[in-house]
Amino acid sequence: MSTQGFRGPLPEHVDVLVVGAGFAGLATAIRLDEDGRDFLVVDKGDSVGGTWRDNTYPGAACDVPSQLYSFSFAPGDWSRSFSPQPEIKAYLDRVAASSGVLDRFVFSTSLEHAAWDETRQRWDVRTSAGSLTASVLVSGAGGLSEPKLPEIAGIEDFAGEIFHSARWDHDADLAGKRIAVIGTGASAIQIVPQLQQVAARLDVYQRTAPWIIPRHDRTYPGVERLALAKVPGLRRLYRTAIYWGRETYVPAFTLLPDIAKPAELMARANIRTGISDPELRRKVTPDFKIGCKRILISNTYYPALDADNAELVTDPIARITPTGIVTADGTEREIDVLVVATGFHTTDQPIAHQIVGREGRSLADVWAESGMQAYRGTTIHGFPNLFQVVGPNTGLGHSSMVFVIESQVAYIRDALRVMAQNSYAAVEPRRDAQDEWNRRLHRRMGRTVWSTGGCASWYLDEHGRNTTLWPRSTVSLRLGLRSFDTRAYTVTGPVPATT
Ligand code: N01
Repeated sequence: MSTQGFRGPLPEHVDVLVVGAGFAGLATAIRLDEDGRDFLVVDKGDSVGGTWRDNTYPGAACDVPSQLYSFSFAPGDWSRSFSPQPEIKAYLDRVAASSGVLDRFVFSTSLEHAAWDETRQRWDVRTSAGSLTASVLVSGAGGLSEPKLPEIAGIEDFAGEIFHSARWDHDADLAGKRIAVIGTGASAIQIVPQLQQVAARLDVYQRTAPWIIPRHDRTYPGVERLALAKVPGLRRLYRTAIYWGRETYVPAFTLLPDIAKPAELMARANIRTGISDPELRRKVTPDFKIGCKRILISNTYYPALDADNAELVTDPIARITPTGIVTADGTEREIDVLVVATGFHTTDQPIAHQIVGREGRSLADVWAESGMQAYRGTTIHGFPNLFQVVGPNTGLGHSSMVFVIESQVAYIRDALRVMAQNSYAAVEPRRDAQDEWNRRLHRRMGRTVWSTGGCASWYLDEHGRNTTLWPRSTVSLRLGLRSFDTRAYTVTGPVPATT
């Protein structure tokens, strides 16, 4: 069982270069290996895991049930119904090692630049470990990988400890300190209960109150865990039941937001259970339709806010000083540690600047005009032989991204099979096919709670367009990706040997 990454100099050429070693890159690698393909994976980190390697903040855990948030081909032996981050990271390490693909992973290596060479029909790639060419480029870099820092006056002058939730400073001494957290998203609501227990004082800066429903988490008793491991088909039954249970949420997001009323009632009851102070209850009650932003799950966030050493600050932040945070009403709250849990560059991903297509334009330039878009969330006009796993409009508000990833990897696998069978040097989605696919997607998007729910969220780009989420069932997503549809593509034959 190999546990180390790729050793030695990069080859001059590889058939498929994969960027990113998270769930997406790992699934791609395992399937390419099964098909006997020549491939390498580069990742800036020193191990597999992606977001589950980088997000090590206290309390980090998944909000999708463990049985579903794992590969269909590699069931995990989970200790509880919602896995904590260390368990997911260990699972990914184990899957990578046991699948025998680790020696194709080039760790601590960043993609710096990739440009399509139209003459030779291949990608010219520069990485921090050297240059190579690749026939096909697969990006599994993900939208939740690049931390987004808040643009607040004076933040660079703060003299205490400051770090982003996804770059947790484990050397920082937090016990007995005055700590502030900016943000109340999925990361913050997991961090806050942990910090509240150790801080002398905890200030939580809320710009928008999220909807939070109870977290129905439990440890699997030993006998259940044993049964899951030993009884044939039991794990699959759990997984299938959870999958279809989650699919029943789809209409609440995508058709008639009012049928989400039971979820809202549950969230309101969660506030009443967790918070005794009426004024605090008012402050944490959202003013938009449930589902418009990601629905969060927690049993501990509200009680933490209600504790004597915690304060929820809803006055807007005016500026940060070397010693604290000043709000619009002029109050300065002094702090020792500042945690920014302010999300990620999701609709303006840095990797888009590094990939340059057939017409000499970067993905970032193209998307600056059109918004992030792709064909079936996976391939992009103007960028031959580029596949994006977790591409535009493939995110989910209700289910597991691992399901999406496996669906896209199946499509890529089939594309490579079709290319090899027909000796195609390049495939590129036709402009009209991509436009039509996006026109239909956005027509549907207009009827979803993400468009009509009255909130701003990271799902939307700077023009208010939802370029991140999938507005239908995951069944329809999978069906659309079940085989490579050559008719939607321009294909190029083999490159003559003389070039
Ligand atoms: O980031 P977010 P996240 N001043 O963007 C606030 C996944 N995830 O890291 O709502 C003040 O959701 C911002 O306020 P507002 C999951 O998909 C999963 O928490 O924009 N505040 C918001 O409250 C999730 O959705 C898990 O008004 C500012 C917060 O910062 C995604 O990652 C765990 C601000 C950012 O929230 C991102 O979650 C963690 C400013 N200038 C993450 N700028 C699980 O599976 C931003 N904010 C459990």
